[in-house]
Amino acid sequence: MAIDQSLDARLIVPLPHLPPVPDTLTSIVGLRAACATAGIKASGKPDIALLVADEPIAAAAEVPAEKGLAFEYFEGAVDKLADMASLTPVRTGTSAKPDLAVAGARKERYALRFRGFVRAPRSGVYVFYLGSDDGSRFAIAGRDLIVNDGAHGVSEEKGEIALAQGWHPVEITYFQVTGPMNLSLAWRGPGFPKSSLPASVFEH
Ligand SMILES: [Ca+2]
Repeated sequence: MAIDQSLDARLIVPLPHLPPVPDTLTSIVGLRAACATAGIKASGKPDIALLVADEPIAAAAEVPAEKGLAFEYFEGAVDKLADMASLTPVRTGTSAKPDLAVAGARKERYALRFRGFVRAPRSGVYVFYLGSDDGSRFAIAGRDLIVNDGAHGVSEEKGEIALAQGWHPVEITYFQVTGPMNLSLAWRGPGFPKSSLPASVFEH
């Protein structure tokens, strides 16, 4: 079969010499390849990923009932995610989506944790993108998919996971040290390009 999807969605790459794999592509494995022409060395990072069949993570059996995500708001000096372990929430509430606005007027030395479920509209491979200033982490289905730890300016990291259609538990953790602050969560998945997660896919 042909491999017809790349991580950046630009390449269409027939690879006729690969061993046969099932037609249902639901997961990404670690194989990456680079292209080179005879006599010309490939430059830059390889950017082709092979998708092969894997069992997507089953959806949660318990269906959430409330719109949005539950959040906890912390105040204190946090330079890395582990520092949050010593803090207790100053305030809790519900947010339509991950949003720094729940911190209110405070502009530095605070942290947030959002918890709830995200709904995968179809079974397949999802790529999540987490951008933050300063540190952040995105966990889904009980695993840390993206860890963007430490004090830093805006930087975006991504992670890939195969999900079954339905609700999956998520946790987004964030902290702001000083200066500029930012938090963004996006995804792309079966049949749709990179985009922000709408509030309609969150419940808790
Ligand atoms: Ca900052």
